Amino acid sequence: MAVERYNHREAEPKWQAHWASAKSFEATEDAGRPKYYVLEMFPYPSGRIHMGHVRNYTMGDVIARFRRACGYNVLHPMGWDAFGMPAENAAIERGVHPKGWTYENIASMKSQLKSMGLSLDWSREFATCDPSYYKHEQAMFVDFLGANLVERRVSQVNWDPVDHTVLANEQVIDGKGWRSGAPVEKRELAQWFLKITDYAQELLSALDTLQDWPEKVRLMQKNWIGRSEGLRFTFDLVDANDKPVEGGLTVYTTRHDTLFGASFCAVSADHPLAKKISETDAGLAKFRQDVAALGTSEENIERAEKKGYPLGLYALHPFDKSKKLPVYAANFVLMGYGEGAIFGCPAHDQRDWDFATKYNLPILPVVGPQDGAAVDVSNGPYLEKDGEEAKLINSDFLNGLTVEAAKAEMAKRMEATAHAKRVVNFRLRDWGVSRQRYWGCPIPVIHCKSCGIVPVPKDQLPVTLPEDAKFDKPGNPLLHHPTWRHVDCPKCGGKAERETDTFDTFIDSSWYYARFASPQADQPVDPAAGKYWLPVDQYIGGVEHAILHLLYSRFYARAMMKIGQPNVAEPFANLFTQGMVVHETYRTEKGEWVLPVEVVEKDGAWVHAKNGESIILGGIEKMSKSKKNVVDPDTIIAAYGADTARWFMLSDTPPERDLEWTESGAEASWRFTQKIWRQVNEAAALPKSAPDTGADGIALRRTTHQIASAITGNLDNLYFNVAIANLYKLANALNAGLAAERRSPSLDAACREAAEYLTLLMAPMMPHLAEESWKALGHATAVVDTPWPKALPELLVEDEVTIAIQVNGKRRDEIKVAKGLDQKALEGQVLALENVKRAMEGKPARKIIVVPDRIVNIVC
Ligand code: ANZ
Ligand code: ZN
Repeated sequence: MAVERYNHREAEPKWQAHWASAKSFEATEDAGRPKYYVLEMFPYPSGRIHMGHVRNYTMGDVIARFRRACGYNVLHPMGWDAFGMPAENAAIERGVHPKGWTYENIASMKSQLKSMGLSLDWSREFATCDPSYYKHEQAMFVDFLGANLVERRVSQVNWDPVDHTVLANEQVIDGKGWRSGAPVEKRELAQWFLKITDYAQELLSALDTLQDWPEKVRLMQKNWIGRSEGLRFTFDLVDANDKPVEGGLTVYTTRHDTLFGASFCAVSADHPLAKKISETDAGLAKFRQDVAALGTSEENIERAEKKGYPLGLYALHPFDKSKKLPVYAANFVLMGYGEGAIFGCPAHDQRDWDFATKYNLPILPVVGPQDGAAVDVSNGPYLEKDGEEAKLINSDFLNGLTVEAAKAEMAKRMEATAHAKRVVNFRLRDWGVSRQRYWGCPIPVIHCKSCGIVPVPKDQLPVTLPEDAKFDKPGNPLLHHPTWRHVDCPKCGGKAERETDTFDTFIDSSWYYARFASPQADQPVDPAAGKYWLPVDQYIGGVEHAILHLLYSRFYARAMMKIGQPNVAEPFANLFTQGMVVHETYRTEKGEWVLPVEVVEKDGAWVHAKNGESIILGGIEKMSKSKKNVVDPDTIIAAYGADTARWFMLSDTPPERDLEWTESGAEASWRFTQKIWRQVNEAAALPKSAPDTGADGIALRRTTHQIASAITGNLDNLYFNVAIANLYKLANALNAGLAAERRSPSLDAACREAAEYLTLLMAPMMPHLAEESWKALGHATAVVDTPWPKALPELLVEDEVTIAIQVNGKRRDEIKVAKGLDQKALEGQVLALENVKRAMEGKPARKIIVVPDRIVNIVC
């Protein structure tokens, strides 16, 4: 029978419309069913989806559809991380309004996502720029203020003196503003901070409970939190004339064992001592400016050459007052960490070694290998390796001790002097959330000359953005707006001013998952809905969010609980970080990048489709606009259909690895959809009979059920590529069954069963083709309303064995049984055989000897 080709252009929109009108994916709380909340990290509405989105959302969708079929009440929502700089940049560069730009992008990306056939509950959709969302964000901030979770504090920002704007670290390139090119200055600005450091230990300890998170993500969070145990102590300080300087110099160290190797001290350029001295020392003032130009990025600071400026002060060594350590301001000491001051031990620290080499300071080794071999520090510091039991040298009372023992001894002696204290430090900083931008959530406070900071009363929320803002000059449009910020003080009624800063967009994305539980609630999270849906059972996204987004969300969940909002401390029970989508890059001989669609093969060589110019392969890299190695999801979906794109996204490559998109691979996936369609139709045309265990069909039935069982396990573990390999196997087995020349009701029934199982098992990956196939197989209900197929246990046994049966040593019969069948069951079956009964002549069995899976010998 000739079957028409499967037409995705017709089938896909049809089923998408069906699911939408049947509200197939709209979730409601149902205490009678277990819930499963699947969430992919929501997109920024940049305008178009890219293949990375396709991969991410396909994985989430497979999980959602699979869990749904397994009987879970699945929540699978989608929304938009809609505030942020690109919208504002578009406004500055192209004169469009950020709001219009954003919502237009949302509309077009939404229709793209819809064309993918995702099982999303669109009734819960929201954008973080919707006032109905950020209203609750503002209300929670007001509660945070009351719960002592917020602090207003002066801190340093990167300031672009030409654009009059604050720059994020990424916008500082080689010390210059990314747009203006002007040398960046550091400025002090009063800003809002969320007190995440109050939770540093808790956020660290609770990582241990997240056993289903990737180990590498937990490690990255651990390092980011950066707990260190050390010693804080104060050096006596003197000036060039040996006159004591009041207050001394307090430093933080984790290596107090190396104190006898100290050869200098250093403070941050922003340390009060450096600031004070720079008032009368022009050279130091200049030095401080140079350091400021480095910006606030720790990465830049780490990379920069180590430089210092002597302060003309000396720290006295606590155990050898004749040793005077010169004190510098240095560019590698950060003000925000420890005490903003250190002692340097050049023999055992790279930065200190670089510094000492540059300024000709002594480099005295004080730690060496256990065997006492000489320590050479002429080419670099001596750093003990992991697990090495190094010991102290040149260190008076510490000599011969291990590093750990020396630390303990030093801490004990120092603590006795009252100048020192053992302390725990965290690298984690409080979260600065103020941004001097328009397109963000307004911070709901009012500054009043007489009342100070006044939170906007909740019944006046949301504080919305003025729509008539102008983007024609640099700086914050909210500050330039003629009227917006001028308000009456809610407390005294006098003239006051709104805060013109908006929130860091990381706040918006720190609680959106909770809002999805009850997106229309008139409070941030409805208690019943929150209790039912939270936490997210499976969260999926890029590893680039492994640190900040996930840490902020974990903190936010705790902060919300502190103000009485429904939430759970750990919002994401399982986390999966998927790999990137990569593609070959193409270039002309002149070095210009060329789009993959413009490249064709001609006589075994690659050439430009338009002008025949020869093309050079540039290597496989992450898809990016700059290298033009992108393929457009719309083009792929139009050409091959969403199912093909989804299928190829999951085939071959394990989901955590980078996936190479190739045209030939997409093509092969498309051919597979056609193959399935033919097979299903052939199976549908076979005469109908109930599946049985008849010999002809049994092998295929076994394969079908074994594969069903395997795929269930694969999807449980997110082994998508393995599930797909198993689906290929099932399709091949079905193919063989359909092609067999000798037909029988038993084989026909097995073929039909295989086709039905194949259809249901592939449905999470290829939902449209599955619906169409299910219909072709004669079913009136949709696949989305059909439970996951069960693997029958009796068909899962690996193999059968033929066992020879002897009576009194003479072969009388044989029997086919499942391999490894237990002895009692086997004996029962054997004694019931006619041939055996006859040979035993009614005598009882005196002894039954079983050689497992081979022979049974009955002695009677
Ligand atoms: C002396 C020393 C000797 C150090 C040695 C290291 C090696 P963690 O583990 O990250 O806490 N340090 C302290 N405060 C600093 C600041 N504000 N800016 C830059 N560096 C600072 O690191 C603690 C170590 O980093 C401290 O131990 C201190 O240098 C430095 F062989 O003290 B150490
Ligand atoms: Zn007031």
